[in-house]
Amino acid sequence: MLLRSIRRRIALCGVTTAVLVGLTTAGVAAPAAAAPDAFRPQLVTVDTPTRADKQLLQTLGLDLTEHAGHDYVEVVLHTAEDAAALVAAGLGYDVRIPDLLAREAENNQLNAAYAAATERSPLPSGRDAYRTLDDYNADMAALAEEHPDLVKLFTLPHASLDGRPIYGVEIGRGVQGPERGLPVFLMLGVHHAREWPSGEHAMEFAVDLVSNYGTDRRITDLVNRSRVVVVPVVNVDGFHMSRTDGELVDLRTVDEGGTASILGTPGNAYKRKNCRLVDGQDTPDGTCAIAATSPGGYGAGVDLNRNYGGYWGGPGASDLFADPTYRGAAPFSEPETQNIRELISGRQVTTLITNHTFSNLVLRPNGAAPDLVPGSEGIPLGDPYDEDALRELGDEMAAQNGYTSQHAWELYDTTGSTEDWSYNTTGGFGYTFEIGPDEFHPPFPEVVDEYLGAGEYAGRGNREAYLIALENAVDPEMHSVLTGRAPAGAILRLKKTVATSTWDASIQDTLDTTMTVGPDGRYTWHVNPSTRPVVMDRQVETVSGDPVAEESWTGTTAPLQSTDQEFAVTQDVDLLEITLDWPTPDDLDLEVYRKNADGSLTQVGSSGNFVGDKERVLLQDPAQGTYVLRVINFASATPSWTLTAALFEAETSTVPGLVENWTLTCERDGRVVQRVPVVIDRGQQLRVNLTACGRR
Ligand code: 0X9
Ligand code: ZN
Repeated sequence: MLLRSIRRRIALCGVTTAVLVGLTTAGVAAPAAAAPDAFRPQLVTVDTPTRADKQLLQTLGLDLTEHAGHDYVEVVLHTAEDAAALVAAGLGYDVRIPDLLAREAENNQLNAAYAAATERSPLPSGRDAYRTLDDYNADMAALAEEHPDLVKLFTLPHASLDGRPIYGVEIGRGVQGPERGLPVFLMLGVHHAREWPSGEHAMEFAVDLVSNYGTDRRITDLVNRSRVVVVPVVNVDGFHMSRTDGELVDLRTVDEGGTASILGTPGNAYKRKNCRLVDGQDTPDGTCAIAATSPGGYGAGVDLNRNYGGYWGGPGASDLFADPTYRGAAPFSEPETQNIRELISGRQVTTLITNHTFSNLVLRPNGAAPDLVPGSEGIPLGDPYDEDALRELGDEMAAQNGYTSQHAWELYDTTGSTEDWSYNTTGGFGYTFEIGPDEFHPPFPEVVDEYLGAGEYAGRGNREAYLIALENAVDPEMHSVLTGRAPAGAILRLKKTVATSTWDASIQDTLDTTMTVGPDGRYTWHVNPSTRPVVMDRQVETVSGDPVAEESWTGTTAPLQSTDQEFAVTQDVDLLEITLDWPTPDDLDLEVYRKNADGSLTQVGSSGNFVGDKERVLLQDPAQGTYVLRVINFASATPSWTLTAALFEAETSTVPGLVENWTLTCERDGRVVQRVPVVIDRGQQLRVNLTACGRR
């Protein structure tokens, strides 16, 4: 579990090129040329052959994308200073999209052409263009108005910083009536402003369920057995800026019949964060767009996907306001994350998907690597308690859309993300989808293809992946079920107050959900397990005592050279630890290879710490055979070093688990009549008759 998986570089622009060929752009205005000396935002591929490079890159405060692999990370350069920072750090890069604003204009043309040529797209809504925020709100309102038995429009408790209401829809049979204990499936989009397809897919899924209800048996059955809650745009302020600033302003009238058009305030098309301008201070309503024009439109704001409470403040999130991954002043400091926290705390969300773009990934918890130790817990994060089930579902979803299914941490560490909190605090399964191969908001036909599936995935795509997630949400094997008798019309409440670990401390969370007993005096309540996964008993591997074998070497390696040292493992052990130490503040890196029968080498580990820190590689259960330990000198001096390989037996210790209970109360006429502690595991059904609640 200490090894990071190596991902192949995805063929660039495959989908986009196909789209370009299939469209005519005749009649669409061309964008005006940029001032020749102005820096235009670029998407670049930064070479990061070692872990040291990745760590160095993370210190530069640049706008890193999720599109990263073993030896590269894609980065948005917003300013000339961003580019200079890469050069100064000595990191090489290739430019992939040289002018994102020109690309924005090109996409706008493609989108206009597609819309002009398309009567009705094959999407459930038939839409042929990206929605604006007004479109989302109108579509949700219309869906609820046209299907009152099936759809309820609701407003989230907190308006955005810029004063906008945030809406969602709840879908289910008899949705206007009282809650009857059905499992909740939650679908979220647009935490990050520029990631437009993430809202489109959430919204299309809502339309899909509603329009197929009553005709498609599978969908009808799923909607009857669940409540599906969709919040397509969590970050309404950011999205509105990105979506409108990316629009072309048509100048043909002032251009005397010419073809000129420009991008209106283009920098914000690639905004990521919310509209926080000063920590602790609300923005005067309606002023964010004027005030937040920071370099590239991304400098201001809090990264909402670092602001949730789960391990908040840990690795992969910044404490600097101007950084793209700024975590905010405190866990849940932002109204947008408070909304989702309150939504999830008030319902039994058994499965959720939070959509993002891009990189074709299905990511499961945890967000940070398993060997990291949060100060709040003092033991390694390890794998989630439900790893097998989480992986199985993630793999099954990824098989529908051709995405890669993996732990979120396998590309880079994150803390304070949506599922870092929701899974660990509620036990409900949570996934991040990174939609699309290569752009934050690609030409619209790609949104269609990703939703419905294309090529070998035709007829599946994210639509099928979401349906599988919904099936998981209603599957009683995957959550817990309480049943029993209780007075008709009584309110049942399940409540629990827990301490959620942030990285260094904890915050208090109260989960408080209700249902109303039906007229037959029986209830069935689909709920999350009473004990949180984070406090279940778990096995932690720690190395204790002296090595069972150890060998050391010393040497010197000239600048830009490397030295290889062979080491044989001749017994079965739990751990091989290789350390590299040297006295001068140089930057030495360590790579470890396994020597194959034919003499070729397969890399099995690497370590590249900050300048001056010593290097360490750990291999769990190393296979017997010959290893090549490679010392690489990146710096200018010629340091002498000491290399040590040591074999250890690990001690597996069990961290004793806690048992947590729900408090189940039965209320009549606003008075609590009966109170019972309930302990229930995943996959369990428990009968709790609340007969005392019926007595006068
Ligand atoms: O960095 C992020 O927030 C997500 N990538 S994005 O390019 N859309 O910004 C990935 C988050 C993955 N980590 C967790 N879900 N924990
Ligand atoms: Zn995102």
